[in-house]
Amino acid sequence: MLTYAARATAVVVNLGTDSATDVAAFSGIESFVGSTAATDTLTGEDDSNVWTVNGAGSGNVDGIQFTGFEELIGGSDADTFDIDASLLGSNSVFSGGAGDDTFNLV
Ligand SMILES: [Ca+2]
Ligand SMILES: [Ca+2]
Repeated sequence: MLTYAARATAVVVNLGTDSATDVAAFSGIESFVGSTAATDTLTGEDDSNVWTVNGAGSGNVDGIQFTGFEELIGGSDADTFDIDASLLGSNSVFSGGAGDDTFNLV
C-alpha cells in the first residue's frame, strides 16, 4: 500500500508511469490511498482498463484498489468506467482520457 492519508495537500498517482508525488518509481503496489484533499488525481495505464467506482473516490482498476482519489483519469486506450450513479457528485473529475471510453452508471 502507498498511502498519503496523513497529508492534507493533493497528490498525483500515475499507474502508466509508475510514479507518484514524492515517489520517483514504484512497483508491485496493489493499493493506493489519497490525501485528505479533495483533488487527488489517479491516472490509469495506457491500455484498456475497467474502472469500478463504488465509493466516494474509491474503487478499483486493473486489480489495483484506490481510496480517496477524487479525480480519475483514464489512459490513452479504451477505458470502461462502471460508476455508482449516487457517487457522481462526490468525485470532481471523471475523465476517460484518449480512446473510445465508456461510462456506465449503475
Ligand atoms: Ca482525497
Ligand atoms: Ca481512455
